Parts: sequence; structure tokens; C-alpha cells
Amino acid sequence: MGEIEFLEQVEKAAEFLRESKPERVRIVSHLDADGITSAAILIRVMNRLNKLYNISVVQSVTPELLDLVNSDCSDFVVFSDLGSGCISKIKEKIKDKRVIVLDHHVPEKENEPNAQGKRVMSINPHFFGIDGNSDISGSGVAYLFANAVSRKNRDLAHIAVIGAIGDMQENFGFSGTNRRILKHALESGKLEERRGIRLFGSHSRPIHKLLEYSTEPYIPGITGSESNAIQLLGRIGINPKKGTNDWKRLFDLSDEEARALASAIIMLRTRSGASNAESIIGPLYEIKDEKPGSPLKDAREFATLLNACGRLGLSSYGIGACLNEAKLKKKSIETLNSYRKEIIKGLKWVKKSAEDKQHIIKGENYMIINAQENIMPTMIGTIASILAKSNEIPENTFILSLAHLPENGKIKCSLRYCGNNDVDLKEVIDYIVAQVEGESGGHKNAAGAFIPLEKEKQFIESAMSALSMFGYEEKITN
Ligand SMILES: [Mn+2]
Repeated sequence: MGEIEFLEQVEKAAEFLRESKPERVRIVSHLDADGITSAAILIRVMNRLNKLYNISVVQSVTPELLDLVNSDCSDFVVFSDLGSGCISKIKEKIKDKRVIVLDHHVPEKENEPNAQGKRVMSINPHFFGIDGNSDISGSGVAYLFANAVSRKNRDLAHIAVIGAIGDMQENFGFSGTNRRILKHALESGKLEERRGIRLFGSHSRPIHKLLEYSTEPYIPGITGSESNAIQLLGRIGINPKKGTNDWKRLFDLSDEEARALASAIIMLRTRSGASNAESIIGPLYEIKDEKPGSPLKDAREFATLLNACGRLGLSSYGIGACLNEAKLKKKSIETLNSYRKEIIKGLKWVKKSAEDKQHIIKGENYMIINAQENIMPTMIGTIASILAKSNEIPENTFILSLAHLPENGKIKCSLRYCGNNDVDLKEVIDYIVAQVEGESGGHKNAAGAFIPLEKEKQFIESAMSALSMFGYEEKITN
């Protein structure tokens, strides 16, 4: 079993859609960048087939959602970037409709590549020995499906590349099936690849801000300091200003200046003993038709913008940006800006509340941020991630953040870890949630949970003892 068999299975899914001749299609996709790109690809496919469709972009597949899909006016359902974990529920709840699940998450049953003739068809790379964590994303599966429906859909490959980047599948290039999709995207002329300085935000931020905010890679002495960043530029002969009141961005530099900047960063990193000091240079993926300076130019920034749209409940703007619709593109950029403002607001609140024991509980190896209604629940995980990467938290600290979802009667919890120890956060959150009621999810490096609102106190107490215990275990095993 390998890629060829997987592609054959995708062809069968396209055939399944063709012979089903649906009148109205329901698309259900995931709320993150990979899910939004998947939805955009599928919408374009349905448009080109002249099919009517409805779309839902959701955080997870709930029984209520399945009831709704079962009773709506669609006669065909496509799940993308989700669904693999609940195929049996889908089969049980959606009774008379044909269904395709296009996903890359670990499926419920490891060895069930659905054969033709079934009502619910599941397309998942895991069935074919392809790693869905690194080698193909949900939007990648959606794209392969689109390509199987019609080769005209090859002009959508770049959207899948953005989705894969959103799911952190780009690591100085791509591997596995993602390389095939990248090739299509480059051939279509929609995407360009070039070598350059890999700093996040290279189009939307002035250079000195890029340097100041760069946490991956970390630039010793520069990250976190605007004035040091400006001084560094001065030392290598780069005037950070453009004209009188504008700042230069990376694309304003000449090749020679860019080389000087890269060497300066590599030198600082080498001096501080970074093992991969040169990793500042690498491939960049850019949308050809976007202008330099647009937050939609760089595929990594594009993915961030889609995440922002999803988290603020405005996925349709993100979908519109993927499909190059001018009005929605503009709205998606505004959404990215308000998302950034929301994050800054959240970080300020954490800083301000540092001594407020009602909200911030500090232990020897943990920090619990109980934001309640002060930070949006969709933002709490991002805030915890930013804190975990910042220099303000001591090494080897768990960061657990909580925010209320009053309308659902729940609390959203996110767990992150600051440090280099090998900690499985999914295991830790499972342990804590087992002490109260709730659902946990996520993976080794980022995990979370939903718990009932009334269990707040109990959950925090359970977390305090569990986190010190897990911290202690680490000390004795290291
Ligand atoms: Mn995904």
C-alpha cells in the first residue's frame, strides 16, 4: 500500500460523486487554516460542477451537527479535514445520504479503506501507509479529490499548500504527497518558491519589527528588543527607514543588503551556540499574483490570516481570500488586524493580572491563567503558546489557560509547555480531565479540554496537584 493506491482510492471518490449526481451538497469543514483551505477548494469544485451547496465550518463534529446535517436539504455530504475520528457516528446519524470523508487525521479503524459500493466513503492517507501528520494535510486530500474530479482544478493546488503550511507540515520544504501537490502549485503558476530569509511576517512587518518579534528562530540579543534590532541594522549599513516616515520591509532590501542581514543573524546565533545557526535561510513560498507587502503574499502569513478568520468566527472571509475575491480578501486582512489586537489585549491582561491570585496561579513548575471572560475562548490557546515561547516564563513550566464559554456552559482549557523536556501534554491533560468530567483532545505539543463551567474550582485543584506531580516525575527521570 502506498501513494499510487491512495491516488486510485481518490479517483474512486471522484467517481462516487459523479455517479451520485447530487442536487445539493453539504460541505462540513474544520475551523483552522487547513480546514478553511479545504472548504475553499471544495466550494470551487462544486461551483465548477454547477452544484448547489451549503457550508459549515466547525471546531468539531458534534451529535447536534450530525442531526442538523441529517435533516437539512442536502442529498450528499462532504466532510473535510475532520470526520475520520467519528465515521461510525456519521454512518449512524446521517441515514439516507451519500457521504465522503476527506481527512488526514488518524482514522477510527486503522485498516478499513472503504471499498466502492459503500454509502459512506472514507478517504484517508493513513490507510495507505502515508503519514497524515507530515506528508499530506486535509486540504491536500481535498485538492487531490478536486484534481480527480477534473484536471481543470489543478489551479487550486496552491490553496492546499497554504493549508499544509497551516498544519505545520512545511519544514524547510515538503515531504511525501505534499511534494506532488507543491509541484502542481508551481506548475500552475499560482505559487512561487525562492530561497530567502525565513522570518515570519516578512511582508507585513517592517524589518526591525520582524527581528524584534522573531522567536523561531530566536535571535540572541535582538528578539524582544526593538532598539537592538534598529542598532543591528545600523551596524551592517542598512537604514531601517524608507523616505521620511515609512519603514523598510524585507523586500525593499537589495540582494547585497539581504545577504549582510542574513550573515549578521547567523553570526549572532553561532556565537550563542545555536546548532542550526544557518536555518535562517531557506525556501519561501509566495502567491504569485499578490503584491509585495500584502499579508497574503507569503503562504505562511496567509495561513495565519486564515487561522485568525476561523478563530474570530469569520471563516467565510478566509474562504473568500483563498478564492481571490477582492471584497472578502480585504475583510480577511481587517480580521487579521483585529485578531492581532485581540492577542495583544490578552497578553496585556495576563501581564496586568500577574499578582492577582484570583486569575493567575503560579506554582514551582506551572502557571495557571484563569481568564474566565477576560480573554476570548478561541484565543486562549494562542496566548498560552505565545507565552510558552517568550523569554518571560521560566524553563520547564506548564502553562494552563482557561476561558469561559458561557453560552455552552463550558470552560475551554489549553495546555502548553515551556522547555525542552520530552513531555506529552495530551497525556497530562487526559490525566487532569479524568479527575473531573470533560473532553480532552490535542497532541503531544499542544493539548486542550472542555469542562463544565461548574467544575472550575475542582479542575484547577486537580490541575495544581497533577502538574506538580508531572513536573516531579520529569526531575527524577532526567
Ligand atoms: Mn488538518
